[in-house]
Amino acid sequence: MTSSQAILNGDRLALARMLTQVENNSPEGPIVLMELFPHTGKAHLIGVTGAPGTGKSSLVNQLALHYRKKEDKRVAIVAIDPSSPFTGGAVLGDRVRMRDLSGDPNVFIRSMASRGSLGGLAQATANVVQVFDAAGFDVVIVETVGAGQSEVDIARLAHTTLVVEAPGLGDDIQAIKAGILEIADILVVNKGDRPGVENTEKALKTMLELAHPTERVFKHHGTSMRVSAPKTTANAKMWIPPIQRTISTEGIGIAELAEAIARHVEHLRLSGDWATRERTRLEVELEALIREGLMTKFREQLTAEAYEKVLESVVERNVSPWEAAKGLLKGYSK
Ligand SMILES: Nc1nc2c(ncn2[C@@H]2O[C@H](COP(=O)(O)OP(=O)(O)OP(=O)(O)O)[C@@H](O)[C@H]2O)c(=O)[nH]1
Ligand SMILES: [Mg+2]
Repeated sequence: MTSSQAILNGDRLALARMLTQVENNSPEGPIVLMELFPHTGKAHLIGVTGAPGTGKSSLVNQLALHYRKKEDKRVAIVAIDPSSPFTGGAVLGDRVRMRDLSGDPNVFIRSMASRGSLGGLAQATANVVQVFDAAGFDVVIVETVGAGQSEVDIARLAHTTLVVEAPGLGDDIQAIKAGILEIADILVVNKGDRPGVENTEKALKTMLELAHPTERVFKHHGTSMRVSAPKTTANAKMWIPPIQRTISTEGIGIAELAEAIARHVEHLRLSGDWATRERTRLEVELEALIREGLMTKFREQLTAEAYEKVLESVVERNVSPWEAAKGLLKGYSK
């Protein structure tokens, strides 16, 4: 049996082997990915991002448990550069809960290092997600620390992006600094058992209202009238990110969060945004592959010394980067 067939049949060992290959950019990777691709496009991709230590892993853990126990969905988890539960830096309580997931054949957890993946982190993640999708996982959850741009980019490419906040991370909201609030489809205020949770929620609400006014003021015969913006119904074009309070360590608010996620999926389907996001994700991937391919080809036709020489003349201000690039590309196209 080919490895792609084994993966489609639910062979965990073949799946694990394939994940390692696509992550390491091995030559077999693209062949199997090509065979698997027609079987993708069914999974719901959920991105989970937020500042370090806000409880993302704990939340993902709880969400996965919910999908297993209450909705009988198959769940794959991709944790990028995790520092806790999934790699074992967990406190005891987390490990105990992880056991609920680890024996389950319908759960697959994969950790990825954000450094050292050859084709770039975004590409490696896209590949891993595709393999899970083809393997029939209904939900693929990708956890990234919302710290670097590439991590934020990865989260953004999900169908549904959760941005996790927690009280007590400082006076200002972490998301504002990282600029990740605008990518949130759902805002999660985790650690709801901690003091200051109301303040965090209030601050987020204010920010959301600036971004999505819920009331509009119209001048009507000189008097201003307040008109409420349309409520977010499932088929409305506009989606206002809800704020969900959770306590991950106790599983509180998880069912409600899952409901909000389901509402978002419904919204994506009815508004046509599901298809738009799919298209964007695939386009980003296609462009990245083209860029990578062209760059490789280009470097193959040019010796390192020749390239160094051109770079040197740019550094010495003899040639502008613009002229240098033009010259190099001209030689290349011949
Ligand atoms: N009090 C309280 N603690 C929580 C809650 N959720 C998570 N924690 C704790 O917060 C710590 C960090 O949780 P993680 O789930 O590892 O957070 P994370 O965001 O995945 O962390 P990184 O991946 O390192 O960025 C752990 O000690 C958790 O037990 C919560 O709702 N309440
Ligand atoms: Mg984590």
